[in-house]
Amino acid sequence: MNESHYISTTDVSKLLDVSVTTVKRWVDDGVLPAHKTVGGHRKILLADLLRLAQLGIVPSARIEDLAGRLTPAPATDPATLSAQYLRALCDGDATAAHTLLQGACHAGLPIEKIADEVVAPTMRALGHQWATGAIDVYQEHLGTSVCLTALKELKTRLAGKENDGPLAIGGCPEHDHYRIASLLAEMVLLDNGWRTRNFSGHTPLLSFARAIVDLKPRLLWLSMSYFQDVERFLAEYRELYRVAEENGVAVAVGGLALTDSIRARMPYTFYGDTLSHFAAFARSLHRPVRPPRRGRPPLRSEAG
Ligand code: B12
Repeated sequence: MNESHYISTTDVSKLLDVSVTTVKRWVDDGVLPAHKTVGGHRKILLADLLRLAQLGIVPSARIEDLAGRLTPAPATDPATLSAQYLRALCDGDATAAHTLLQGACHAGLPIEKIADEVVAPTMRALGHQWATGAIDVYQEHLGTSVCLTALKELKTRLAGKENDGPLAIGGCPEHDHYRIASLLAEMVLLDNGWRTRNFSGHTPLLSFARAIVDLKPRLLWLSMSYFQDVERFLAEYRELYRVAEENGVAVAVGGLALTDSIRARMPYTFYGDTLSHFAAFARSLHRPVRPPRRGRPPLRSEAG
């Protein structure tokens, strides 16, 4: 039996000493990745099960004896995780990407650290492979969409918490089709108890201004990875900032395209090179009642 072996929910229930219903619930809750056969049966990759058991996410009853004969436990150090994540993106393997991020989260890595030290370096490497011709555009796009899928799954777990904190709105300006950095900024806020509205990419700045008047947020985040027309951007941005200030809204900016020279011509409340900076700023505005999750306790089976 090797790690690429798929086993049934019944086999899993025997291995973990829990009921089949529990296993099915974990699959439906997205905790245990599974593949559905044409007949609708859930099949679980043994490697995924082993990974989750070694991370203490699922009970490990009789699974340990398998460990020695299968793959080593996934890394929790960002550099190795980033290398594993890049392989998953290049292979177009959404399940592996999803499990790596989940594992990193459960191992206690804060979202901002996953963003700055796992996802950003991975995407830089992917971009470099495209820029140097080592991969084709379709491979970069595949890797990007696998990354987005895995992040969105992770976000569902963060968004599940009934956050009662202040409201933050955000996204990227017009002609900027980047999604990953802004999604990660949103996830940092969710992890710190904020409520969020993410307008995603290519949103006109004057539309953000209208949203400020309509939604009365405490914070606006803007992630900027591409400018089509810097002068037009700056003119509209200054109008947006005037509306934000008038309504007592803090404006946080960052992103690949925000060079020192452009930034020097912009008013803002906060600028950060990384999402770790952003997380610290967000916590200075709102201290979450429940501290950000660090190393979530293992899941309880029906019995326990
Ligand atoms: C994915 C990607 C795309 C995708 C985006 C898809 C999507 N749905 O997201 C698409 C296909 C749209 C794309 C298009 C283009 N791309 Co592109 N792209 C990339 C790539 C590979 C990854 C970017 C990414 O998402 N990184 C992950 C995030 C998390 O990292 P990050 O952006 O660095 O964010 C960090 C910080 O900046 C900061 N941060 C970011 N936002 C914020 C916000 C706040 C508030 C704060 C505090 C901090 C902060 O924290 C983050 C985490 O550490 C980069 C390579 C790279 N070096 O990153 C090239 C790259 C940026 N692209 C590049 C280019 C040239 C383009 C195009 C112009 C190509 C073309 N000719 O069409 C177009 C422009 C499209 C447009 N109009 O938007 C070049 C830019 C070169 C340059 N110096 O300007 C790069 C560097 C590739 C390369 N190596 O040459 N791209």
